[in-house]
Amino acid sequence: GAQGGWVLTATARSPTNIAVIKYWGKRDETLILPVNDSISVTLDPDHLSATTTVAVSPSFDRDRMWLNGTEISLSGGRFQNCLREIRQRARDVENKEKGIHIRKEDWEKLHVHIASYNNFPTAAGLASSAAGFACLVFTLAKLMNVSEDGAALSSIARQGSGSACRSLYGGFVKWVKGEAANGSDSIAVQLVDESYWNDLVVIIAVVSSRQKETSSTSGMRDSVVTSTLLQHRAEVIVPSRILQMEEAIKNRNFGSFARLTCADSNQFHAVCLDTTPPIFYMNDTSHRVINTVERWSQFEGAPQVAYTFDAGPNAVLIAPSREVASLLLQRLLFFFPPPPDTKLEGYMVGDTSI
Ligand code: 2P0
Repeated sequence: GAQGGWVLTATARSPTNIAVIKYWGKRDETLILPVNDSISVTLDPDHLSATTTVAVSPSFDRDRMWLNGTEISLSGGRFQNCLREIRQRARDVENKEKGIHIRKEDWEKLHVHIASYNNFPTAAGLASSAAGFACLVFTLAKLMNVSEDGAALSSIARQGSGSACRSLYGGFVKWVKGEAANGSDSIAVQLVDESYWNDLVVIIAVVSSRQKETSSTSGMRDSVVTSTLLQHRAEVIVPSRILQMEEAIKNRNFGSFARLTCADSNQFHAVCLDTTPPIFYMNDTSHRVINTVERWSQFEGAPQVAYTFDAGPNAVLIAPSREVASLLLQRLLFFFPPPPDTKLEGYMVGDTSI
């Protein structure tokens, strides 16, 4: 029974993901249902991931959470929705070694303590909520012996943060917008696993580690209400791009992949500019990175690397191979030279670190 001084824990790690066809705009704010499908690539967990431990004990009197060692409030609707959805699916848990048997119905009365760490600075604006909510949902499900598959878990993670649903899988992942009003079919689907196109190298150029000024949640709300470009994008452009992107990934066609990725990033930022009041996520350095890549590709007569920018100025660059990634780094070092006293360990380039 759930008495005594025992503690049971589960730990898991989830990587972050970078969208190559962007999610921007919700049709339902509470359930977090998007206006269009999106496609992302899940990164290697060694570099950008969240690690979460969830503990349960009869001695805990309320649910609590710590992020990078600092306690944060769990009162937000998104945390509560994820916790509730997982708790509803909790099953019997037996740990013979510790002599613990938690019955299904005990989970309603038990409280959890959650400790989550990012292995990258949260302030850098690098999709920390995607890894965070994916990991929270996965770890809770593991602790509570939830039997739901990845698709069902992705639908729960989605209610924490839209982009989180795509982090439940590795490789290339599509978040299908779905049709159901209750969101049951708004799930993540793996297109290909992480080994399918493993020549790709992702380089993140941190242009600024300042927190973004407009949150994604409020930014996309404003875009849905005011941008006519968003409507056209969601209804016409994205459905066709999704098909082309799936084809490019299946064929490992880097030229097509890069053209679609860059065009979709630029259109997402055009939607931001088309929003009233306009939202500026990229800065002059971001624009210079785009120029550097575009000129290089133009000179070679074919896309050399893909670039994509999320709700902040940092550049995510995707190269087709280690060789091209190395050429890219040389170019970045040339165009964004480091100040004389910069240690190149970990690579810092001017105000651009990689
Ligand atoms: C994406 N972004 O597809 C897009 C591209 C940013 C730009 O998903 O309100 O943190 O929690 O669902 O998932 C960032 O938005 O927003 C995002 P919520 P989320 O990756």
